[in-house]
Amino acid sequence: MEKLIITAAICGAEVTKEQNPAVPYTIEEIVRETKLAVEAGAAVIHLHVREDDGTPTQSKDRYEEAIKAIRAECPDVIILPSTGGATWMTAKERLQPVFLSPEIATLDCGTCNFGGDEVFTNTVTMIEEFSTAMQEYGVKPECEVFEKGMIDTAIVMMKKGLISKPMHFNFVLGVSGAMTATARDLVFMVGSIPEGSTWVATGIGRHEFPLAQIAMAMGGHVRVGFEDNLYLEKGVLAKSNGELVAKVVDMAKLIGREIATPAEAREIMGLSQTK
Ligand code: KMH
Ligand code: ZN
Repeated sequence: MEKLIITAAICGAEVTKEQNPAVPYTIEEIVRETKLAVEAGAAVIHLHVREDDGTPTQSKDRYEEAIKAIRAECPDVIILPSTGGATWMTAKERLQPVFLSPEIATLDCGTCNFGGDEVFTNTVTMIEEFSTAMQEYGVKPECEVFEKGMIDTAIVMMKKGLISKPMHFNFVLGVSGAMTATARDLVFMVGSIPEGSTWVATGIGRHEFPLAQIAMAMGGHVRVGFEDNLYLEKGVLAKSNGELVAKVVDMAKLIGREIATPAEAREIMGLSQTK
């Protein structure tokens, strides 16, 4: 089987130090969590940034500062910034990290409920604008899919020439208000993407490790991290993102799946260059 790409979503926009003191806010903390995740086996860091007080931001300057600091410590890791930001942010605010030309960034492919009464808005116009900007700045989209119809929207963008093949998908399953994180749902999603696409699965909360296990057995790739889950096991907070990545590495060993380095992950995902 192909080597396993592990993505660490180290920070997100929603989780707080009150929930887990290891959640990173400052640049130093983001670098610390990146290093621990990379040392444990992560090839990709899905990056959100915060102000020092924890407020999520999509500021281009803050991303630039974080990426520079990460690069100084982890020169090879693939950095995958968010264009999702937080649910209340405007499209203009969210798009900023694309202007730094990262090699890959998230492209959220539809609107869905996002816990309680929160709505994560991604209209077709926004998706077109984001994919156009990503094309212009040489950024490969990781198509974030929370519901099946979002795959179809991503395919429409590909047919319009706004996303190139091979496409890359992230199935984010188990968000409260969106699609559930069952084996049945994951199989349905994987069977709905264009041939030759790569994919990663993200299970939210308690679904993180069960979904990771199913995904890696199916030959897909896996995302873990504080953005999605704060616990190493029931009732035990993870001390770092590195602990979450290490658990996935152990699970992969059990089924004989080797771990991809950043260079191997670039090859697998068709990323053309290190930026
Ligand atoms: N924070 C969520 C509202 C992404 O990074 O593109 C959106 C999110 C997805 O995290
Ligand atoms: Zn995110």
